[in-house]
Amino acid sequence: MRVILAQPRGFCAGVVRAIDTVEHALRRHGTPVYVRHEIVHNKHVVDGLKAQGAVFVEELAEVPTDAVAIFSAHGVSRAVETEARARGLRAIDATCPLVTKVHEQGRRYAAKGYALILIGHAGHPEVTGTLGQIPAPVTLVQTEADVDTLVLDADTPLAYITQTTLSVDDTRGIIDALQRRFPQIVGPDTRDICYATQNRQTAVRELSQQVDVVLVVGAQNSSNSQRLREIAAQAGVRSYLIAQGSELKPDWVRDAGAVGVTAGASAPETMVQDVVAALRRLAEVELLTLPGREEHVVFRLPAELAAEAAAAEVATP
Ligand code: 2E4
Ligand code: SF4
Repeated sequence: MRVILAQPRGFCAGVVRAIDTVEHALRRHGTPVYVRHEIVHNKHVVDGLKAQGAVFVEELAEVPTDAVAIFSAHGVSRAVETEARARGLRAIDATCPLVTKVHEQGRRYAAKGYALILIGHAGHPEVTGTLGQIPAPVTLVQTEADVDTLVLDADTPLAYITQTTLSVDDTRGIIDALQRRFPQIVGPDTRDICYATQNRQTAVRELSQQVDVVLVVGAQNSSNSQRLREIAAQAGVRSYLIAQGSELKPDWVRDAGAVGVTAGASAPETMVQDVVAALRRLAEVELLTLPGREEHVVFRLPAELAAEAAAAEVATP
């Protein structure tokens, strides 16, 4: 069996930064530090940080006064930031800078008097956070069909922003539909969708040309991982989203000459290797990695920790 790994796959710069943030906070403040929501949508990452002393909660009400509270990579609403201040919590914001950029874009449009549309998935924590970061009404659009049903004031200028982990192709379709209905609408190009989302989607599309089945390593609640699975399916190959090797069903790969493997932005490489190991238990494996775009993006730690990190670097010979 040929097993072909997509490139790039797995951790993006925002995820590396978010995990580093929790680890630095643990070193600096000692245990426990509290993390609001899964720092990224992956049980293995969360369990690893729990073992180091992080405590995961869904709401700040569960965090004791004076404690350190870290916001997850997906971002939070203004109400959550305000609650943290009011409760006297020591907040550290691990929101990915590319999510924060969307918040800022939205606030800029709102300040200029635009009515806003957010293209994204209802109920996802990034969407909840972004909706709550903009001090103006924002209408959520999830599909092209939603565009037809929009009821908006014709005299108010209109702008859109997007969730960071959407399918680039689906988003293009929604933006086209918005532009057809509201020719004056303004907003970022799909090229502004997060670099990691774009690169992983391009890579899984290429991978899908060369394999019979695609395994996406990632969690069910990981939006970007779900999109990778969908893109492989749209390319005409069977595709499965699995968290680890033990979830692999032999039937999925029984007649496959070539199996493609990729990973969502929140999935550790150890889990990719765990899936490869599970494949090796079923067949003799020839392992290849596709050439792909190299990524060199690195984000600085949140300001609340960056000074300490810089001092540590100077101190290290
Ligand atoms: C924040 C933004 O958003 P998604 O469900 O894909 O998050 P996940 O935690 O799986 O991936 C990291 C991430 C966080 C991606 N974009
Ligand atoms: Fe940030 Fe993009 Fe990674 Fe999301 S996928 S955490 S927006 S770099």
